Amino acid sequence: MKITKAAVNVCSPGRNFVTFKLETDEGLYGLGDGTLNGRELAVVSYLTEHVIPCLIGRDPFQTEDIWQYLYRGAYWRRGPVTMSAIGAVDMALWDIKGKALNTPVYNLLGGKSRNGVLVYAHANGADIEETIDAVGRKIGLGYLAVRAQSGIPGLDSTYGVAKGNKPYEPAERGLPSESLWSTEKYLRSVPDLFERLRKQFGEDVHLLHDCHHRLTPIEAARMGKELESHHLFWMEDPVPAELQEGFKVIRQHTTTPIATGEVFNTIWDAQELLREQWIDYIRMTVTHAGGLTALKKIADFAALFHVRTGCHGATDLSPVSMAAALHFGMAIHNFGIQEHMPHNAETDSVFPHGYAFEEGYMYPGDTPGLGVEIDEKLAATYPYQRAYLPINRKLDGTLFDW
Ligand code: KDG
Ligand code: MG
Repeated sequence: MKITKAAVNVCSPGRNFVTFKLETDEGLYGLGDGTLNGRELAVVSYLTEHVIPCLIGRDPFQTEDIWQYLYRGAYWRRGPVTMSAIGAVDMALWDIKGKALNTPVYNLLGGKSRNGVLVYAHANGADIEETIDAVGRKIGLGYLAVRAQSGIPGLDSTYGVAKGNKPYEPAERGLPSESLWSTEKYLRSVPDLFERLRKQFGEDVHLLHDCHHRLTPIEAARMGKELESHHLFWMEDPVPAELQEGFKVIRQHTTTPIATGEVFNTIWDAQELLREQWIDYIRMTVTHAGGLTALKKIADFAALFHVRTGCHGATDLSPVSMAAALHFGMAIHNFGIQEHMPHNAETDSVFPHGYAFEEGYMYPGDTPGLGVEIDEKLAATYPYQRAYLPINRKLDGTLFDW
């Protein structure tokens, strides 16, 4: 079998998605997700100008060799644009492989290791009362694990908390908006939230929280300690992760489990964190980590250090990426949990898929390949629209971390 054609589709059914399509001389095609929130067109250009011309004529079964060709062969390695482009190609190749062998992708990754993929939902509210209600609604829908984010008293807006009645969406159309931040106010409010949540819902539900890289190691250590009695499933992205040793300080002070990695692109971003056992969950996605070929190796390395997966699954990853994450989560042994933010109805109709949610778990379905399609005609009715994550500033105007 040979690759005969490749193309990139950009559409915006509520938010932007970059979808890569590979076609073969045997009439099979594969899809991959290359969406990089706020930098979508950089990936489109990388794929169109530099990757597609090198793929034509290659054997799509050679997932390992093509991965190495794109990673090593470019000389310029790593980085989110490069790795999202490689991720999109790799996903499409595994989709073709599954279709050619008439089997779902999870069977190519080791087969089913479990009955279903445990997922966590998002719940957020303007204040603690609203957040408690939102968590209750997610539990009512059948979720066994819920991430809770609340507005912070004294701050007008908080990332991760929706404005008005709109659902929370991790990007807004137009140029970046700005939100204000106070670490002191944040640190005071989070323990109260989880104390109330445990009182209301008991110990059975898994509760998670995302700090969005906004603390220093010692501040994160304080928060982890104060949350210990509320038994969080994890505290996510406590500090910016460029300095991997920062996690050592947190680890020395608290037993609250730590998750990080949604902005990582290769094993090299995480190797010290894993080797030193400073984290409990690694959050890289199939898209941003360079595809299933790379993520499988990262998970296997993490397993040596008792680290489980908790892949990023926000709405800025398309249903193609979600499907790949579910095949992956079904197959690997050290799976932990998968993030699940349901897409809007427009996105679901552009990307018809076989995966489904039931009673706290998701299932990739048994369609050969990844089990996702793209309706290209419908996609064309939703052209790209510039959109970005907001910028975060401290109360005195200093540009701050995410
Ligand atoms: O593109 C970035 C968003 O997906 C991210 O901010 C959402 O932190 C996030 C999460 O955990 O889903
Ligand atoms: Mg996050």
